[in-house]
Amino acid sequence: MFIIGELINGMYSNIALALKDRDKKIVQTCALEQIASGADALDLSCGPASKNPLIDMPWLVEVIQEVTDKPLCLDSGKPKVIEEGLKVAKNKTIINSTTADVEKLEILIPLAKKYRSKLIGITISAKGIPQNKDQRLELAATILTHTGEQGFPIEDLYLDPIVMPINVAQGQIRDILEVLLEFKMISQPPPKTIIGLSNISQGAKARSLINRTFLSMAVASGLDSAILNPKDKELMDALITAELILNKNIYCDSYLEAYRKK
Ligand code: THG
Repeated sequence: MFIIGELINGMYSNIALALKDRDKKIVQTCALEQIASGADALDLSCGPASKNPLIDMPWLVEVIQEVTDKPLCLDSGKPKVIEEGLKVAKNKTIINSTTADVEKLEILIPLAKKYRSKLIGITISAKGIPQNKDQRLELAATILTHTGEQGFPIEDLYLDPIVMPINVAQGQIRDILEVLLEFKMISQPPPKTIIGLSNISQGAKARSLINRTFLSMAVASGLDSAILNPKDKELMDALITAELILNKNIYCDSYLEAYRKK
């Protein structure tokens, strides 16, 4: 599982404050703690409170690459914000994200090619978030058609079915688990899959328990990558155990210690 740490997000008050005060230390500590907990990459989002994401995003990139060379996942709905991050990035990058709208695909696929970035395609369009499996598959097919036409390498594409909070869309969670498997069947070679895990438990109690139970199920549906909180130790242990049960890790009595990344 390719783990992308979610904690550098202006949605969190410490990061919002760090952006406002240009406090490098808070951001760098948050980066290093997530990596020490097992993150393979870091999601960077200025969040809704940022008044100047065009300046905040490249600042985040520069500050973080002073302390790590892990890949950076540039998270914004605005292609210009992502591009400002790409311009200064020395580390590998992941564009997070393009929707299935043609206008977005025509900007972000060429940008990903230009900067040799991976690309996350989310199954959302101007019509909103899909309400069923068929709509999710249709949007995934649109993204695959456009990346194919533009010669974007499919192994660098991650499809995201968009996880909804369980307290607002309980009936859709099972669909999401099923489309994770079905995305793999739409094309050969198959695209990779990704989810924003914590979405599922927003506004719910027992967040960590819901997150780790869902992650275990998504791993069984072939999930390749997740944006999650790597500092949640029980979540990380559940992930290692799910991969053990699927025969991706070799069993020994001390398997948790053996597979915990340092
Ligand atoms: N897909 C893709 N990218 C994404 C998401 C996705 N990026 C953003 C998000 N979803 C993933 N990241 C988070 C980060 C934090 C939370 C959820 C998802 C979260 N935050 C607390 C909350 O809202 O309750 C904030 C608590 C606080 O303020 O301290 O849950 O799906 N491609």
